[in-house]
Amino acid sequence: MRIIDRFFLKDTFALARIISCIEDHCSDYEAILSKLFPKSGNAYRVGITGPTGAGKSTLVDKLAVILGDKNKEIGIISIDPTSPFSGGALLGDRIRMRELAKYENIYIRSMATRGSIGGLAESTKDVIIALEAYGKEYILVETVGVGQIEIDIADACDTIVVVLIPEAGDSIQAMKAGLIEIADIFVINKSDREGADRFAQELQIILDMKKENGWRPPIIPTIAVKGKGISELLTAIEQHKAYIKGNGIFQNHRKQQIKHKITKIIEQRISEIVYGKFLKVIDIDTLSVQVFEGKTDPYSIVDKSFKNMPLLLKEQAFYRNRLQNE
Ligand SMILES: Nc1nc2c(ncn2[C@@H]2O[C@H](COP(=O)(O)OP(=O)(O)OP(=O)(O)O)[C@@H](O)[C@H]2O)c(=O)[nH]1
Ligand SMILES: [Mg+2]
Repeated sequence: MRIIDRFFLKDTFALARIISCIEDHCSDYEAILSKLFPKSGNAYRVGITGPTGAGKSTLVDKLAVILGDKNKEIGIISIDPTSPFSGGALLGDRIRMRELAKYENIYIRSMATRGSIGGLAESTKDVIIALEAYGKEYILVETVGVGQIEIDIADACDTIVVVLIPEAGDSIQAMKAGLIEIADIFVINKSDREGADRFAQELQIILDMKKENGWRPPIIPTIAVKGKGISELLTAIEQHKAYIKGNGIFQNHRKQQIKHKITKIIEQRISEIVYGKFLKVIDIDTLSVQVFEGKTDPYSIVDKSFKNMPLLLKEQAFYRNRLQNE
């Protein structure tokens, strides 16, 4: 039986194989994704992000257990952009998998950079599609760290939970990293530690200054290791879900993502053609040496070879005009 047929029969092994295929860009990954897309879009996606060691994994596990006990279908994606390992090879995640193993309805997958960091956000979005098509109802995406890549990945989610801890300066760090902007819900985890109340007050002041209309991110204290505050967090997620579904934000955001995906595919197809044409007329290796030796510059090289492709040049001018007039 074909792997895709087994996937639709809810074979976990086929799910794992298809995710690996997406991550590795195996030869038929696009064909597979085009079969998965029509069946996707039905899960609720929650991004959990924040600084290293804040307790994100612990929170995700506790959330998954509550939802798992309600017989919901859960997918967990755990992303570590700094690690070269993936496919569940991370030690911590192996241990977690054992703990969650008794839940047949919870599937957990680690992802990491395989070579380049650039493709990770796109791969994650494709893996979300796979989990949705498989029939997951909740997808929890944990990202480690506070960089741009986390923000890109979080953008694929419907509700973003930013997890902070009551350590001095954490709120300031979060602000710098842009986490305040993307948060739909704040969790102050490790509230068993000193300073949690003060930290919550600081955060309130920051939110007051922002004076946003509409949704105001709630601040939820949790002690993840003890399972405290988890059901409150789930309630906040459900409230945010109801809010964005009620006013169309959810629908628009999803459409926006589809648009982004189509644009990416167009860019990819075009660059295959144009890049191919360029490679026929220029020898990048030789020219790089010339730039290195100070004989020319990268712009002149590309523009000069463009002049040798009059048809392409004409088309570029035509579409540039048209897009400007639109
Ligand atoms: N005191 C205290 N410790 C906690 C709490 N929640 C998690 N921890 C501990 O904090 C450590 C880090 O927890 P993780 O859940 O792995 O944190 P993380 O944010 O997923 O970490 P990375 O994925 O490495 O960024 C572990 O030793 C947890 O046991 C809490 O509420 N209170
Ligand atoms: Mg973690």
